[in-house]
Order: sequence, then structure tokens, then C-alpha cells
Amino acid sequence: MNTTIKPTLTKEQAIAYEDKYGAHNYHPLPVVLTKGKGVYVWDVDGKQYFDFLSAYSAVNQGHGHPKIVRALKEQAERLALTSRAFYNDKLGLYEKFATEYFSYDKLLPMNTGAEAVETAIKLARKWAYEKKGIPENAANIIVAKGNFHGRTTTIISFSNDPEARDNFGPYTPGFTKIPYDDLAALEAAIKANPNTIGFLVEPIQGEAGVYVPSDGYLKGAKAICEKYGCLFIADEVQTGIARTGKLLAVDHEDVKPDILILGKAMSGGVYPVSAVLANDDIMLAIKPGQHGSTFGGNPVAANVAIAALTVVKEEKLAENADKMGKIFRSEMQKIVDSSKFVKQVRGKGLLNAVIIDDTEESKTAWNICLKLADNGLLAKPTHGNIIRFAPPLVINEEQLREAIDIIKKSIAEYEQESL
Ligand code: IF1
Repeated sequence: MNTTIKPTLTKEQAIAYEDKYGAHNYHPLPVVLTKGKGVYVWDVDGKQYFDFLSAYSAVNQGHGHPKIVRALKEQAERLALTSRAFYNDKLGLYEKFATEYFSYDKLLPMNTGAEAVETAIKLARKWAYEKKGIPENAANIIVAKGNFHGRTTTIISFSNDPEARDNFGPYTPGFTKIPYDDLAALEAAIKANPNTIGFLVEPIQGEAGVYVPSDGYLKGAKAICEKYGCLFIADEVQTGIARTGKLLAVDHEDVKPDILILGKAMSGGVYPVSAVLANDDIMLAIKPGQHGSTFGGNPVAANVAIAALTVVKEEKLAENADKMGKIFRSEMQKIVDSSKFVKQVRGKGLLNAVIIDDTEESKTAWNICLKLADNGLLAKPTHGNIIRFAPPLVINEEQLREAIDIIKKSIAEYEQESL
């Protein structure tokens, strides 16, 4: 490690402080990080790890990308925040850049993924009442079971994860849950409620365990939405920005969402930046004063997002994610074929998961992640038997193969010890 960086706290202090002074709303792996560069992070004792979480796909461009960090620093020094009470000379530039980049008429800037999802819901409702003539308070949005769209009260109202939802009620009405990857259920649900205005969906379900739907699902869903005059709303907060081997996961099926939700890697992870994109007929349903955010679209966010999106194209991150993802899954498949423990590998691009042959309530995935950390690779379990692997998209083949060796070694050690 660059020895000029001195950790602020020891490992024990950092964990004890968070435990004593922080709310207990997380259960992190016991690793305390102090530095990151590219695909690597370092803990306070100087140990180096491959980062195979990438802050849940926010750090697609790699830690400390010089272009993105420079954009952050320069703009922070010049002008950080104006609020939207005034114009600034960065937001319009960013909106022009991003709408051309994603081919939409307009962008509405927010900060976090959950806020962007909330924005999409409000936009869809506003559009439905004012353009589609839905009776007051009757608008219904269809969502998929197993979804993860964020943590606000409305969003958790249509989650079916008890951890995310229980004892946070009363819940926001206006949502119908259908099974994921089930087009017949989508059409039936739309038919069952004439006030259905849209379908909100993740192109690949992240929290559900990197659940990739059948080929044609997204195209089919969009076609059904079109047939009934509903909006196809894609949550690409996690799957977007080259993660799955295309700029957007919907690009795998050449589908254009009516409303596109982005977050996380919009900033390369250095700053909270999220956005909703739509064409004029939808976006202009929201009028001045009806929605906004103090920080949304601030000059730092705008400057950072331009840099982060530029890096994605300049460094061909989608192509690299596609190529590296294929190598990753074929190597993981070898483990699946030879191991009694490892049941399946699935994913797209560099959003992948390995499924362990154990119960969802087991500690197996957690224990393997501890072993991986010991061996120099950080990943996080999702459920007790699924490990998500999502390195920064700047990873090269040599680094990837080294990481794969660590995964193979760790699983072998785990199997050995649990005999
Ligand atoms: C946490 C999961 C990932 C998201 C999609 C919106 C949001 C997210 C598709 C909200 C956020 C995160 C948040 C993170 C855990 C995480 C996650 F495991 F819970 F499902 F990535 F896979 N839409 N996902 O995935 O974005 O408001 O957080 O910016 O710690 O809760 P946010």
C-alpha cells in the first residue's frame, strides 16, 4: 500500500465505534477499508483485496479514477451547490450530455437510487392523471416479486422482503405484485386493473440473487405495456452503466424504457448521482414546483457524471464487462461441475452470482465470504446461499484470473474444512 496514507482508526476501533455510535442498520463483513485504487481496496492494516462488490455496482469505473476525481475536485473548489433556485453553468451541460448519451429528450436529476425510483413513480402517476385520464388516486403500478428498488416508505410498501418491509407500515397503496419473468402474469394483472399505468422492473433482479429473466422477457414486457398504454419503467440503478456488458441491460433486447432510472455508477461512486430519463410527452407532466431536491443536479454531481459517463465509453467498459463476464462464468462453471457445494453460476457481464447448495437461511455464503476476504477478495452474500461477484469493470484478464484463483482456492478450503 501507499504508505503515506495513515489509517484514521484501527480495525478494532472502527468496528467498536460504529457499533457504539452508529445505528445498527447494517451487518458488514469485519473488514475496515481505508484506500481504493482501480479494482483494489486496502484495509487499515495494509492488506490488499480485490473489490468484488464495487459498492453494489457504483464503482464500475474503478476506485479513484483520476478523471472522475479531478472532475469532483475542480468543481467542488469552483462551485458546489446553488440549489435549483438559480441556474448554474454545469447542469444544462450535463443534461445535454446525458440525454444525448442515453437518447432521451429530458433528464430529471436526483441523488440516490431510491429518490430516482420515487421520482419515476411520481412522474408516472402525474402523467397518468393528466394525460391518460386516470381517476383521482386510482393509479396502479405493477411491480415484480423479489424486487429491490430502495428503502423509502413507498418503495418498501411494494417489497416482499420481510426485512425491508416489516413494521414500517402503514404502506403506500397503488402497487400490484406479480411474479418476475412471467409475461402472462403481467398481461393478466394489467387486464385485471384498468387503472394500471405502468410496470416497474429491474432488468436483472439484484437483491433476489442476480436473477436473470428469460430471453425476450424485457421485449415482451415492453410490448405488453405498449399494447395497453402503460409505461415500461426500467430500474437500471444496478444493471445500468455497462455493468451487464451493454450500456444498459435493456440494450440486450433492444428495448427502450418509457422511463429509465439510473443511479450508482452514474458518478463512478465518488458522489451520489441519480437520474430519471424520459421523453417530453412524459417528463413535461411535472411542472415547476411539483418535484425536486436541494442537491439534485448540483454542479459537482453534473461535472462528475459527465466524467464518469465519458470514462465508460472511452475505456469501453461495456465491452470489457461482456468479455470478462464470459471468462468469469466459464471458470465458475468448472467449479460447479467439480464441486458438491456449488450449484450454479448465473449473471450477465460482470454482474454474477454463485449459488451454494444450502438453505437460504444458512451461514454458508457468509462463511465463504470470510474465507474469500482472508484470501484477498471482498464479496458479499445475498441470502445465506448466494454470493454476488461484481468487480469494477476496469478489471483486466490477468487480474480476473488471479481473482478466480482466489475464489477457487477459498471454496476448496471451505469444502475441505466442512467435511
Ligand atoms: C443497501 C441490494 C444491491 C438497487 C436498485 C434502487 C436502489 C438499489 C435496482 C436504491 C440499491 C443497493 C442498496 C444497498 C444494497 C443494494 C443492493 F442488495 F439490496 F439489492 F445493489 F443489490 N434500485 N441497491 O439495487 O439505490 O437509494 O441505495 O442509492 O445498502 O441498501 P440507493
